[in-house]
Amino acid sequence: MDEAEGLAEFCRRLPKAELHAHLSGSVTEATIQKLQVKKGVAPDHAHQGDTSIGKGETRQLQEPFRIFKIIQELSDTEEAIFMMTEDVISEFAADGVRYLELRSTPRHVPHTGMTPSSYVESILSAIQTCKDREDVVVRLLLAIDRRQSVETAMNTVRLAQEYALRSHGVVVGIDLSGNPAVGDGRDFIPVLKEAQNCGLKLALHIAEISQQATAPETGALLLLPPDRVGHGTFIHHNPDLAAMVADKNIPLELCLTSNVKAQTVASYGEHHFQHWYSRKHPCVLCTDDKGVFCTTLSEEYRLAAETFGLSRPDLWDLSFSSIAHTFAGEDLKQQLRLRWNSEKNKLLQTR
Ligand code: 6MZ
Repeated sequence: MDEAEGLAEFCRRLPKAELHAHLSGSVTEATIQKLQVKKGVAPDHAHQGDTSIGKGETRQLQEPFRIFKIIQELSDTEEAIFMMTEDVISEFAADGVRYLELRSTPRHVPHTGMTPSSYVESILSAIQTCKDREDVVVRLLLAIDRRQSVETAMNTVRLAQEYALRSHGVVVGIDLSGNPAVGDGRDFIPVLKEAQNCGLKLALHIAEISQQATAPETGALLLLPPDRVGHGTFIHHNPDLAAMVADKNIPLELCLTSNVKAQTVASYGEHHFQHWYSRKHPCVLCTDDKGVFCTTLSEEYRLAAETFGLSRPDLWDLSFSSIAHTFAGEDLKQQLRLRWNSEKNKLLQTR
């Protein structure tokens, strides 16, 4: 095995926590084909590649949002949601992810009878099915899409509140995501405060595009404050915002390939991981949409090592420190630390 293969293998075997994974964006081509068969849509070979952005390709940020719509249209029944959740969990587990926080936007599809509740139940039922089969602990965040009305967002928070109890703690929080060029995040502040008041954790997409470095919503959302920030790509372009994030020590969910392929970051070397990591700010490497961006969490660790010169012990520390930023309870965090430590020596000794 040469040096490069050795690093890739190390990253695959490294126990990892994935904290920023959108369900629809995480499905791979193989699952999309199964969804097409279920729906009676012939897999269209002429359009293969339309649902992912391959190696070396970049597209504008609008493109992934077009792809999410295709995948969401293909997954409009409880059965489809169950199947894709199972597939995504198995794939993360096979990549060495030992703790996974999935996030997804509950949908109402009148023509199939799927409701936001049955959507959430289908995901929870797949998580339950995978519990004994896959070597990974899974938690769920319900997502608010910025395109939605405040009323729909409030219903999502109520659903999360209800299922946090009914799922015995599998549902842990709320995500704010969706096309960053659409809407004003400030509209959702009362809803997000309500979520905080009922004990739900908040992971919010903030400053994903350059306009948001100066948009009033960015400071307002940071003031909540969220428990974690997704992307935060342009936060360090604004010293006041950067100081807020640094002072409150808000962990950042960083997705290298997603940002480079969606052209919000010009190259891996220019990724804001470097800015925050060099200041010892809490950073967690994540995939965002592993299917759409054709990546894996181990590939993101490998890219971070290659681009920023991280050693194997650095990668270990980065993965181990991510446990502190999960939305798991203290007992589970402790179990995860034991699990990680049980693999440490063997992993760091192999070349
Ligand atoms: C913002 C994103 C995103 O909810 O159907 N989503 N939101 N920025 C991104 N960066 C590329 N990637 C995914 O998964 C798809 C939904 O996740 C959000 C969008 O709202 C998208 O519709 P679910 O499982």
